[in-house]
Amino acid sequence: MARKKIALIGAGMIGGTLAHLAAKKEMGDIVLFDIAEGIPQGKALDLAQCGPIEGFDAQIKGTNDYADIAGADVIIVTAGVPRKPGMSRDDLLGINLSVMKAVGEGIKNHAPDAFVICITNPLDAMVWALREFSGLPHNKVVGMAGVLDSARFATFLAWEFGVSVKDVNAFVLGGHGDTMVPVLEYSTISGIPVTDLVKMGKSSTERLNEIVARTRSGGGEIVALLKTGSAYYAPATSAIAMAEAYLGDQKRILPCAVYVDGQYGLDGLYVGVPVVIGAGGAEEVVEIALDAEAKANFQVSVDAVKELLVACRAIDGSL
Ligand code: TXD
Repeated sequence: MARKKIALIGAGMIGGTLAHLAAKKEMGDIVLFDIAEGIPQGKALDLAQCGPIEGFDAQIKGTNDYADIAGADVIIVTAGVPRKPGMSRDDLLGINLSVMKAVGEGIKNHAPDAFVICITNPLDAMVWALREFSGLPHNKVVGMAGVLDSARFATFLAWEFGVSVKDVNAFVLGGHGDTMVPVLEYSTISGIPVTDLVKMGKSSTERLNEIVARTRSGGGEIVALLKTGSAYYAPATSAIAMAEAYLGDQKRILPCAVYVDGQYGLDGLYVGVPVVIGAGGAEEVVEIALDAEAKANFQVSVDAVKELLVACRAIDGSL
């Protein structure tokens, strides 16, 4: 059987890390695309030279030509610019929207059968725009945020309870940003809801609220420390888990930004909800019951995403 092909659009911090992980796991041959000349080629060469040491068989090609992504099975998109001092949120939205247009057209023309995972911020709006520009079926275009946000939540819970991260199953819903909704009721340690552990005196509601707040600002905490960029190891690992679920038809239930048409009473937008990822892409949205507080928080998050879509439409009339 021929090797799978993984195309990475954007060869920055996350793109490079994705290439390394995908090669190490021998997920397939890798194409690293960027508009910056030399960067994808240089990173590809550097990464290829890890092969003899790490013992992986994967071709890694750096390119500035969309033709090289032809036939890709999975495409992970990190292309874009970060927010710089003096740049408004709308300025950033405008720039990354035009990046999504170029990327969407590249995918449409060269790899329309791929499963596409978008990582570029503002995530829920960019994945929606990328789907619109690419014209791919909604089930083949998803956004990565919930896996990362849930991993951050799980990390903090494992620290709080002094248990292995392997036993923590934490759950975050909603858009990627300050309004995301970490759901305590569905967060468990070896199947025990963390709310029950509080009743057992293992932690307190105040501590859990602090953990929820820290999860919500988890990205910002890392940006403040790094100063020159945002997180990349865990974002890359998260997207790789989603790609593996698709390639291996694993039917994993992962929180991803997916297109909702009716589920959760929503229509026509992308937002973070649990979804089955398998060979069919985003196969089925799982509708969990939410209590009144989680429902209200989820609505705030959905409204924030909707506002971004209005802004996108105002910037690009074709949307
Ligand atoms: O949970 C999440 N979704 C996220 C999102 C978690 C962390 C970071 N998140 C976002 O991912 C972040 O806000 C950025 O929008 C993306 C990528 O982050 P990364 O740290 O990898 O950014 P870099 O290092 O700036 O890389 C971006 C690359 C860079 O090499 C540019 O030259 C390239 O994108 N770029 C393009 N490539 C292709 N095509 C176009 N048009 C283009 N424009 C810029």
